[in-house]
This record gives sequence, structure tokens and C-alpha cells, in this order.
Amino acid sequence: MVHEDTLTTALLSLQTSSLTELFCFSSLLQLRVMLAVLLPVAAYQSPLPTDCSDIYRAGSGTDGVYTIYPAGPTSPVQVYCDMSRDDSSAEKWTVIQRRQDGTVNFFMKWDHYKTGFGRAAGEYWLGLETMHLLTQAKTYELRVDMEDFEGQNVFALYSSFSVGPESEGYKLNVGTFTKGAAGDSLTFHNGMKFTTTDKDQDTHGSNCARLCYGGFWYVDCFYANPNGVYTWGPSPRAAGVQWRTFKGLEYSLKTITMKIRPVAT
Ligand SMILES: [Ca+2]
Repeated sequence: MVHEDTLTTALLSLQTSSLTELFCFSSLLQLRVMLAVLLPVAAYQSPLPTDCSDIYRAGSGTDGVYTIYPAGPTSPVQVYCDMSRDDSSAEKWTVIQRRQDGTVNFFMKWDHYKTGFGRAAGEYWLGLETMHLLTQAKTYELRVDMEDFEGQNVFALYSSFSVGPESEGYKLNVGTFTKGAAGDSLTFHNGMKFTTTDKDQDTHGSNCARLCYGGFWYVDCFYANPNGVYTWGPSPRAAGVQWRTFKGLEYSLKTITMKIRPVAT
């Protein structure tokens, strides 16, 4: 703790000075002033935010990039918070994946999908380890927002979302599809481990990440491929940024965002 260190240093310097000056009145006064200043700061430190809901509750109501600490003070993670001010819910959305302009390469290997890549202000993947830590601590719901190049906006809402530990292949656990005109392209992937070009955990004879140019909880291979190649609309069959129940398998979306928020209790 920084405050304890400062306090120790202060006390040591006081001890040193008291040796030379004896324990005089001014040292006592200094000590009392320091304790009065340092102790309340240490006592009233609020816990670090683990997600965007915590940040919102701490008083930040604007959409944007914030730092969260799902694994404690030594592991800050930058994230985009969608505070949805038009939404009356006290819980707010933490973006875990976003595509919007093709500026970030999503054809990445296991280590990248594990730790995350891209920038929270633009396109990014939060990282499987962070997703696991987040969803272990609270129960989250998932919303997937997407848009085509003709200006059509739709979404898909799921009652729960969590990612298992690495020892279980970062398995996807997704709850019931509740609503949304995008249709349900994710239930198909429920219970699957994550697959990348260098780690095949799908049920296909080959590697779906290589076949579909992405990384995902592939089966044999997919209904949803949000991490596929950004191809500005028309795409080779099963290789673009796709959501089958919305635009089929030959259309790559303009935007897609996966975001989670704690289930209101
Ligand atoms: Ca395979």
C-alpha cells in the first residue's frame, strides 16, 4: 500500500529526527497532522471497478473508454463502456468485442485471443481470460448489436453469458435467446471450446478458424462468425463477419458488438 509506505517513511524520519532533537513538541504535532491526513484516505478508498456497472455507480455516466480491474489492482484492462443513458437499468454494458471499420486484424492466434487485442476506443477483443474472470464474479446477460451496410440495426439478447476457465478451453456458456430481430445464431455454439488457427478445439475434421478466417467457439463450423474477415458487405461463403439468422453466410456485416451487463437482481 502506497499510504502505508508513506506513513512508514514519515515515522522513520520522525524517529531519526527525535534522536537528534529528542521527542519535541513539533515532532508530535507533525505526527498528528500526518495521521489525520493519511488515515482517512486509506480508510475510505473505494474498491476498484470490475466492470462498467461499477464505473457507472461510481459516478461516470458517459459512454467511452475506462479502466476496469477484473483480476485486481495489478491487472488494469481498458474497456469501452456503453452507459445506455436512455435505458432505465442501473446496470450498464461492458463491451467485450467490437467490429466497425476493419482496422484491426482479427485473424489471430490463441495467445492473442487469450489476452485480448485491438484498442478499446475502436475495434477490439477483450480477451478470453478477462471474460472468464468477469463472468465468474457476477451473472451477466449478453447483447449482440449489429448493422448491415444498408443501415439496418438489429440485436440478439441472451439471458446469460459466461466463459469457463482456460483448463476447460474457455468454454462458452450462453443462456436462452430472449429477443431480437437478428435471430438466434449463438445457441448453436453453446458449450463449445474456443478455437484459433493454432488451437483446434472444434468438432470439424479440419480447423474451423483456418476455414473461416477467425477465432470463435466453433462447432463444425458456425452460425455466428463475429471475428471473421472484414470484407465490406459481400463475402466469400462462411468467411466474413457473419450472423447467419440476420444476413446469411455470404454477407459480411458493417458492425457487430458483443456486450455484457450484470443481471439486475
Ligand atoms: Ca477440428
